[in-house]
Amino acid sequence: MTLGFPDGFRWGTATAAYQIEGSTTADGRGPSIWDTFTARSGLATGDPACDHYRRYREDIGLLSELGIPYYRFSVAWSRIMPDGRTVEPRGLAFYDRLVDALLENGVTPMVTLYHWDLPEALQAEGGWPNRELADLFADYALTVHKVLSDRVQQWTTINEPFCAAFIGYGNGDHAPGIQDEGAALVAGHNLLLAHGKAAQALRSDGGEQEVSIVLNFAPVLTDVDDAAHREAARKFDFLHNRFFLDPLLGRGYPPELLADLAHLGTLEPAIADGDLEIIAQPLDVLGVNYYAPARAMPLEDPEADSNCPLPGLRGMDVQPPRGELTSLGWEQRPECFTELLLWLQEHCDGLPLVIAENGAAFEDEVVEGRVHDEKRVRYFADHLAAVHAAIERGADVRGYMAWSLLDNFEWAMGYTQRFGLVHVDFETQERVLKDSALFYADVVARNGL
Ligand code: GCO
Repeated sequence: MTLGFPDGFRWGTATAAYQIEGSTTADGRGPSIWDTFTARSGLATGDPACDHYRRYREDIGLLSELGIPYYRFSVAWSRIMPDGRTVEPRGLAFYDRLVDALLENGVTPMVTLYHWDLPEALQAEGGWPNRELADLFADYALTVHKVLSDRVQQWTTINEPFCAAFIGYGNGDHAPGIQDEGAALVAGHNLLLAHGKAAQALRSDGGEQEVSIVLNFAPVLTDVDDAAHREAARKFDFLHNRFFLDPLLGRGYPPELLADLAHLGTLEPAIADGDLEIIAQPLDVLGVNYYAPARAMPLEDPEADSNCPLPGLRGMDVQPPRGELTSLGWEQRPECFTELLLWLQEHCDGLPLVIAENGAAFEDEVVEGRVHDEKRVRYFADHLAAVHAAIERGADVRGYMAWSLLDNFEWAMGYTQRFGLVHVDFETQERVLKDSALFYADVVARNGL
């Protein structure tokens, strides 16, 4: 039986600048926080990644060979404004060429303006806890819009502010590697403010466009269904799934969440008059990233810190995943994806949804020129069926972007985790289509599973 998707469903793949481009000093690019963080921590860096800055035509050729009509990529702020402020025309010219090449190959570009690679010069001014970055981000957004908006209609401001704020400034596992949860909360607020100001700037520049933000969601599971477990799940759910969503929807931060975080003392003072109105710019679509659920349990001591990215979310702990895991140790639960989409449909009052990322890392090997990645094929089949089920039950899902086109630089995990539909040999830069690429191309061609 075929599971058919709605007519006009947008099928695509997604990537992010720092994860694929390499050439981190080419054409005047300035350092980003990921260059400095990886160098300082002795981690693998984004050079050469997939050398996409030089091989983008070959990569776009793969999209056209596979017949995948949409491509979500991000623009590196540090190429456009190496110091966060001054425009570098050679950086803009790269994305100009990229967009032309996509269109020449029949691929529709979808631009994400921020996928975590803040210019280091702005981190030197305090990074996201510095509210001034919201205005600087809007200037940057407008600069890119002026060059690309004659050819690009789909604009995402920020990708996963949860990670940028809480993993970057909370537990410090990501760049800029700061452990200051009070500052992390302010960073989260300022990222929302930056989104709102950028959305205003994009719309002020005119043209037909869809403006979105991309959030990562994790449905929260518990082992036991009692009041204490429900409260632990509620805490994590509100931090992970509603800190960013509710203000975007014009509802402000949930009061329970403000109470959970009150002892940190920084969030409410950071909310200036008028901020919540700026943040609540109308969204044309919401970008949804889903990989895995989370598991929560209560801690006996209600004053005890948690092991979540923001330890000050007290009295709860995130539990290890279980069941079938990906190589990153993430739990595979397609049924949670269906429930998430149905919940979003209701919670967001029918706002159209686009899956901006979904995918899985496994240990892939090239054997005689082929990559038989059955586990990834199954992951995609199961998760696409889950999206289909949500659509059948009324969710207005307009598209699906597989993460990722290419094996790439997986942040703090370096090159150890392969998420691509296309295998990349990071020594030779050779690309090999995996079985999952062929599977996905077939789904796209049939608009069904
Ligand atoms: C994201 C991340 C991606 C990751 C992917 C797998 O947007 O979630 O930004 O860049 O590579 O999520 O961890």
